[in-house]
This record gives sequence, structure tokens and C-alpha cells, in this order.
Amino acid sequence: MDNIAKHIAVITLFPEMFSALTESGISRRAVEKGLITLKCFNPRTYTTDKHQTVDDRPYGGGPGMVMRVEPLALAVEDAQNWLQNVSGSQHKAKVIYMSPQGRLLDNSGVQEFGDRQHMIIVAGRYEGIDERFIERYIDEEWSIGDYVLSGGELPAMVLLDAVIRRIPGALGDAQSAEQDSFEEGLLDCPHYTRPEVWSDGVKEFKVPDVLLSGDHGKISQWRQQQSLGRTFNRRPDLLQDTELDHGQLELLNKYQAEQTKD
Ligand code: 9D3
Repeated sequence: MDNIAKHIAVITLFPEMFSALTESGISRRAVEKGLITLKCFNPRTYTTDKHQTVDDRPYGGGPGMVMRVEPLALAVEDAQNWLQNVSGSQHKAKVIYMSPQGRLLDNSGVQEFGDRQHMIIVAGRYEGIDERFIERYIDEEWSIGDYVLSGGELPAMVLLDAVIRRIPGALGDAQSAEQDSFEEGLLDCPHYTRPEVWSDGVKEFKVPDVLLSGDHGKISQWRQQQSLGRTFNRRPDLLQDTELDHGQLELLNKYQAEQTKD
């Protein structure tokens, strides 16, 4: 992975939604640092009729509306021109369609986007988009999960957030120093901060002693044990392809023994 800025074009009827990325948090800082450039292209601005129509009734009948092919095609062509100009690259940007029919996005999928310098992401609305647009322009379809959303904008933002936080320099020192445990295929360990003891008025909730011990070897081992134990109990599917070593199996056994104690 190199450090050339990523240029990403988004085709969307709701460009204002993407301010959630450009105006807050890690993604905002990445934009301000120039690590990523995001530009929205609204199909509505490429319509030629008085009412700026972007949808129409489905051939064959049935409920709902379908996004028209012409405004989408013009928006993608404009996005391709923009990418050519800003990146100066000869490579053709991949056109990604966020779609319930797409490949399920997971961490390894996100990783694949890390190497791409530029791309076009299409977010759909209504019941879907004219299949001829997909046939002509779309290289890949991606879904973020098996639940029904109202459009492709939130999925596009989910993908972008996951991609952006992996760009070298996007995270602060503290954030990047602590490796995401997902990268190791494990769930995170529990976290605590002050006060040492917190009471809800009925019961006192204490921070685990080991975290106050100052013994960094023991602390790191405890965290690994918690990660392993929680992954084994809550998401055993994540351990399917992982070969646990001798030390990890021992930590896991100790975790389960301590769980059953109380
Ligand atoms: C309820 C409508 N469905 C027909 C029976 C089809 C349908 C059309 C459009 C379902 C969802 C959508 C809008 N969703 C997306 O564009 C989308 C999405 C999603 O809904 N879930 C997970 N990932 C994605 S990526 C794009």
C-alpha cells in the first residue's frame, strides 16, 4: 500500500448524506489532510426534462420505481472524466455498485479496496436501477449485510469509513499504535477507564485488578485471553480458519475455567 491520495467519486441522489464522513471524526481528518478526496455526482443534475426525473415505472409492471439509465450514465461519465483529470492516471477506475445482490463485505473485502487509488461508487435508491446501466458500467457489486436498507448511501459510507481508516496516516498515533484486533481475526478485549470503582447505587463495579497491577506482561496476556475467550464464545466462526497455538489454547482453557467459577 502506498501513500498516494485516493480519489473517490460517489454517484448519489443524496450527496448531503456524505457530510457525515467529511464533517466528523477520522474520515474528516483524512479529508483535511488530503489523504482522500471525495466528490459526489448527483444524477438529478444530468437530467434534461423540466421535472428532473431520475426514476420511472418498471417495465412489466409491479410496485415501486426504477432509476433511469440516462442520468446515471451521464453521472458516471462525468465522474470518469473528473478522476482522469485529478489523478492523471491512465488506469480506468473500477465502478462499484452497492447492492443487496452484491458480495458480502468483510474485513478481507475492505482490504482489497486498500490497494485501489481511485474508484466510483454508485448508491442506488428506489427498487433498483435499470439493469442496462449495470451491464454497461458496473464492475463489482457489494452488499454490507442481509438486511433491507432504503438505499445504497449508508452502505457506501460504511465501505468508505472502513477503507479510509486503513489509509496510512489517517489514524492518530495512539489509534494506530493499538492494532485493530479484527486484523488478527479476534474480537476486542474489554476496556476500562476511571473511576477505579463505579457504583450504580446498589452494586459496586470494579476494574479488573490485573489492569491496575502495572505488570505490562500480565496485562497484555489478560487482554489476549479476553479476546480469545470472547471470540470463542460469541463468534466461533471467526476461529474456523485460525490455527491456535499452544499458548493461545492454554489462555482459552484458563478463560473458560474462570468463567465457570462464578
Ligand atoms: C424491499 C425492496 N426489495 C425488493 C423486495 C429490494 C430492495 C431494493 C433496494 C432492497 C433494498 C434496496 C436498497 N438497498 C440498497 O441499495 C443496498 C443494501 C441493503 O439494503 N442492504 C445491505 N447492503 C446494501 S448495499 C445497497
